[in-house]
Amino acid sequence: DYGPAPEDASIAHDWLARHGARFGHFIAGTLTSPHTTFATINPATSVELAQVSAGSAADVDAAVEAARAAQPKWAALSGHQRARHLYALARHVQQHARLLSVLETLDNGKPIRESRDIDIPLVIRHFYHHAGWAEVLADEFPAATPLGVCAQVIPWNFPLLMLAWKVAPALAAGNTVVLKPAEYTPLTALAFAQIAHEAGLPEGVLNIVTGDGETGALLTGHAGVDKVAFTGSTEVGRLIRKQIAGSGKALTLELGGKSPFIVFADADLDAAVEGVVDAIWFNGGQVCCAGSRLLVAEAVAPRFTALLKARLGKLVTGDPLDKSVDLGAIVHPVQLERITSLVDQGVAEGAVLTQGAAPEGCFFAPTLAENVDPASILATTEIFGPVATLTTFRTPADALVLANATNYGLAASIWSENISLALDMAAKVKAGVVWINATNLFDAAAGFGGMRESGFGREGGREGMVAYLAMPSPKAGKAETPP
Ligand code: TXE
Repeated sequence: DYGPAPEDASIAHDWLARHGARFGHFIAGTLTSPHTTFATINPATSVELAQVSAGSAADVDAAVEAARAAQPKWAALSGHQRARHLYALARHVQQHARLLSVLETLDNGKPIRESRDIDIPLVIRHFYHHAGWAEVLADEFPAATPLGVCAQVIPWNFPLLMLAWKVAPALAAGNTVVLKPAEYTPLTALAFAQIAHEAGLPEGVLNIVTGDGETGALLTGHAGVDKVAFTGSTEVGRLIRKQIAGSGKALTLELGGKSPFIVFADADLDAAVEGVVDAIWFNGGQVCCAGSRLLVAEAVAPRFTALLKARLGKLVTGDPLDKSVDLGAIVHPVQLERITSLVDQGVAEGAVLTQGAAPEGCFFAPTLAENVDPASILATTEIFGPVATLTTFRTPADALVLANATNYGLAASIWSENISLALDMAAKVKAGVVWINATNLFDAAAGFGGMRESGFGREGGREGMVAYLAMPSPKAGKAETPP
């Protein structure tokens, strides 16, 4: 029971107070002393939550060194021993689920309902799943070896979940990690590191260095790193790819998207409307695989649009700690400004908006944009906010052309009662992940990732494990990094 709003946050505020609301990095099993700090704010209230440290070259060196020192011993553990550590991580996150959920909501602005019922449970699931992988790895991949030290840079939209996606497979495979959380949302990573320490994870196996893109670049470019895993903007993904080209480091990139959400004339329209709520208003649309382009069959477009607008009008945007809230705050004023500016440009290009209500401050109302040309800014740019565009189509062939009219290729959602049509479309749409009569479903056992400008490599499942292993080359019989 999360109780009334003012009480909700005390568990996290107490935790912050215990640290004097000032944090260093987590290196070799301890929190270092804070230095050259910057603020992390609660976007819903604009109140500063804590000061965290901007990682310097020396901090990154120390963290990579700690990870290097710990790696041989960690890799030498049996799969079963590593599995026990991962099970312990899952159990300890379960025990601290309430602290982590509230802290996530404070730092990110996402509704408590989401952090409590989606983010943190998925984090736990991810560690349990990868504990299973650690158990069977030697049987499944007898010739594989760990890559070594992994540099992991993650975004702010699912702070702890993105940490879990990256840390769990890396550790299961016998790698050690230096992770840099996003500068807007560093707190749950620091809390997690402490929880991991309490759970008995050997020192140096997981290190957290906080900071902005400068710290990120120091980490991804560090010579002591064997693998780089990044989730974030396509722009930064490109920079990292250039930065490490020729270094021999393994790389996976999970970047942006502009995913189509296709509603055929025979779809269950009520279910599809609920699907849109999940696709673009979940987490305020700050989701890399958000179904941001609604493509709707002309024959049902008027009925679908009316149902959708009625549903949009019922969504509540506001205090993320309030359990009845559907959309919380936007993560940071900079992101709010970005969304606002894109939507203003869209309106200048002729878009017609239907918007719900939102309070003053760092909030953006759920928005549906109609009269949007498929080549216009709103239909082509990743907005990363609660903004869906709606375009109609006549035939499945038209829908496919519209769906693929993007440089991205992360996800697609297809709604139809005709399974042959849906499967045919799923095979033709250019996306790493396709959902049929569903959207935004994530499972630790299923590979997630994109194609084209959405990046490459998979996280989760068997493919996600492979991304953290060095495989023997079939030709030379020599260990090499998977592509
Ligand atoms: O992302 P950045 P930003 C998209 C989304 C959003 C836009 C901008 O469209 O509106 O990107 O968000 C670190 N070397 N996505 O600016 O900059 C940075 O510190 C190494 C999609 O916040 O990509 C942070 O930890 N690291 C997305 C992380 O990269 C660097 C999620 C992501 O920040 C770096 C987030 C550098 N040169 C934004 N520069 C998704 N795919 O889910 C920055 N970083």
